Amino acid sequence: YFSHESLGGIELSKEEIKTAFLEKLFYGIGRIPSVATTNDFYTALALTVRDQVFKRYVRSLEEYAELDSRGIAYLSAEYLPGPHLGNNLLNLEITEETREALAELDIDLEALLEQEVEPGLGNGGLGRLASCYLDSMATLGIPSIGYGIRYEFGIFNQTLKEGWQAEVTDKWLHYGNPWEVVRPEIAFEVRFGGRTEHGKNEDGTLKVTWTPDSEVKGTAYDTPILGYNSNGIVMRLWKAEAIDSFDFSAYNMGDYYRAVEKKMRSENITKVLYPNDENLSGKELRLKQQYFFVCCSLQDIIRLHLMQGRKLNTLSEKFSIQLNDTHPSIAVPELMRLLVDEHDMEWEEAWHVTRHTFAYTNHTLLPEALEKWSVHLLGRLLPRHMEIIYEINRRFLNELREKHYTGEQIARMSIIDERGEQSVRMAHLATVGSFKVNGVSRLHSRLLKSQVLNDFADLWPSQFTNITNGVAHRRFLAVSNPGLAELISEKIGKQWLTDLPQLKGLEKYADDVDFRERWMQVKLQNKIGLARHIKERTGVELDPSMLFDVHVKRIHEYKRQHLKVLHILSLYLRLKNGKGEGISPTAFIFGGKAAPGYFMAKRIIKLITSVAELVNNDKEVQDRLKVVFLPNFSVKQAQRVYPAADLSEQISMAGKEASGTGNMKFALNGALTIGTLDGANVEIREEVGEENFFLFGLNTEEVQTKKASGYHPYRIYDRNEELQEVIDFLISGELENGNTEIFRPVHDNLLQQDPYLLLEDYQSYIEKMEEIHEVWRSPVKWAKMSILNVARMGKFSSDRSIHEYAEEIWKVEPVKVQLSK
Ligand code: 26R
Repeated sequence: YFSHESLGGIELSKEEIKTAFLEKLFYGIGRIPSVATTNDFYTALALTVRDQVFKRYVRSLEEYAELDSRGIAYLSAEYLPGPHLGNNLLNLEITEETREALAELDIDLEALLEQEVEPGLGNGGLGRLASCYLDSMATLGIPSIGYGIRYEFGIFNQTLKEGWQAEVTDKWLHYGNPWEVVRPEIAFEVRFGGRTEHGKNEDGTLKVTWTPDSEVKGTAYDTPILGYNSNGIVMRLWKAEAIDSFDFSAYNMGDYYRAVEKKMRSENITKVLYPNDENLSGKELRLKQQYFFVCCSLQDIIRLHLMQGRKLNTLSEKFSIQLNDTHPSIAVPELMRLLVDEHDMEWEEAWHVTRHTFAYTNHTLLPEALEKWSVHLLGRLLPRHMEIIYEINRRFLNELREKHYTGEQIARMSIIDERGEQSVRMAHLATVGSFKVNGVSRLHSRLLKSQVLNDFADLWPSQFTNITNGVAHRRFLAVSNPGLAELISEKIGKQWLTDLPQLKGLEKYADDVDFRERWMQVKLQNKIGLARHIKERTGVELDPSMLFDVHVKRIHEYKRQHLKVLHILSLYLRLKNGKGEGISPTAFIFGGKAAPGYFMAKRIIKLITSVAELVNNDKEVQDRLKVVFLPNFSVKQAQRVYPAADLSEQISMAGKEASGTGNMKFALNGALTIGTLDGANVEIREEVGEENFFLFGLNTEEVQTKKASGYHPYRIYDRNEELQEVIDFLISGELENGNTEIFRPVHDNLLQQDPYLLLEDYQSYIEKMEEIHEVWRSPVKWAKMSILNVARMGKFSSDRSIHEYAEEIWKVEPVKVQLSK
């Protein structure tokens, strides 16, 4: 996807870096080395690197404007870029020069990398995927902008209090943010509330005016995102502010406090990221956030379009706008409003433009996570949009009637859900308003077409497609696992940095004794590093020779962290009962945040920490089992964890995990996977070979059949002695000093409903784990499987995903920019 010839140009010598760094320290932040803090040094280095990043970004912009190229706007309410410094150093290819330049000043690059506070502007998979995609769009040279929200407080920091999750606000901007620039001149007004008036133009055509009752201003904050040895693009995040002139009347009346209050209310919109993965319906501020960033982004896109001297009716020829889930789907009626009400376009023409501009990515099938906004709330906050949605729906349903759809089908497909309180189905709005809809793995796209959006897939089959997710392999392998990256490059060269399938070249070393030893040596070093980190953070000491069995991701019942706990308890009880022969010494490592209002998820965290307490302090199992919960899982933490994992836990109930991307990051770093046939696990297994993947559990079909025919978890419990012991243990009082009630909700849930079929999959999981422990005892076999996993992960680079988006959806050509100094 990428031409390998060097783009030439920027090569900074050690001396140049040193000089630039000292100048930034002095002139940029007014410090001399003798009094500078680590943060001063970090900031000076970040500013030094940012200069180089901007140089490339500006070159790319010039080129895009000159070529009048087609561009992509990626609309996402969430981004999780992770630390910028290390990635930018890699992309500029100046990591070693920088390390040496700093060393001459007695400064340790690692300490500065450690200093960076990452922007936690997302919840998990969806936000991280958006950032991987920006990385690949920059690297491939796709003219693009990532639009989003500049939350002042990102995802909460997770701490543990007596084993329970406690949330602490994330003040990521506290020490300043050297990577962004504010663009005060790129600002747009956003209106809310009020009412509409339907009048006539002079020529008799209909004219709708919207008189809002409040307005705010969105200002652009730009963070350049650099590709590897390539172009730069921008992540443009909007911050809400009060409109200056708005308060004058209040000042004049002397109502100073009312003016100040309004100002504060305006700024509230971008204060905080909603941490929930579910149940945000009714949260007015969340809808305001969505509309706010969509409104600013569309005005900006139109500004850019017109600036190039183009007509609005050619918008879809020059822009594709990708909707990252339904969070920005209010963009559909908003573009209609801009075109029809503000730019006097006819409805039909405006609809043609709209429907050829948007494409929609679905990231979840969970019914509780499909967005719905009550008509009442949406109508009050955005009265004109509600009218437009009704009109879009009226025309859409008429189309269905012409095609002789039944009343029942029409009700099912309607954008408005009339059952109970009227609400807007955002996925239907996004589907009707887009030219393409895609899922994020082959299985997920199939389920999307056959279940959640099946009526639409029947109506418009060619509108549906699949783009399997991918990950930024430069960040998650080259930057975060330098030891492995170096070993790989030594054998197959560096081309894999821009062409991941080149990893195939490693296959032939799987049988090379020396290579295998070095391979496992790198893993061991990474495990030693993680063990040190875990000791610092949690006090728990891990023996790096243990099997590192890792489950990190958001905590959710469908992801089944508690199935892992059942496994741990079964091992613990076996050891206590003197039946632990087959158990290889294992360190179980968990990490992940729970939505603050998610009762069961929080209880699962407590269960993990409680089991950890028991196991880690039991002399009898001391050197056999260890359990840790590493608090505050983030991109930064992730970059330490994946390279040190032996075993990757991908054990969601089949049909629930849309794709997963952690699964890819683990395998890319040489961890073997135990997983169900869910999400992208299916494709990973296909690529690495079934003999190199530990499969267990029901598949999606079997899950559905099981549920349809009446699932009775108690019967399974009743017939499985070991399972009984494990489940009973939860309420035995042996955890939590005799407290039998604390885990009763988990216990009861499993025995009575077990909606995610833990008991059903239990035996299959335990048996597969036994096999894994056996393979672990054969280091040669394990190392081979690990090497083959990495060698066959070529498909899962986000470069491949973005290449597919560009070809199949966006129809956009990469633009290679010649770099120059
Ligand atoms: C609207 C609100 C209720 C909400 C629901 C769900 C907000 C955020 C989410 C998170 C979802 C959409 C998410 O992160 N999905 C994940 O997307 C990843 C990237 O495609 C997938 O790998 C992962 O399987 C999926 O859960």
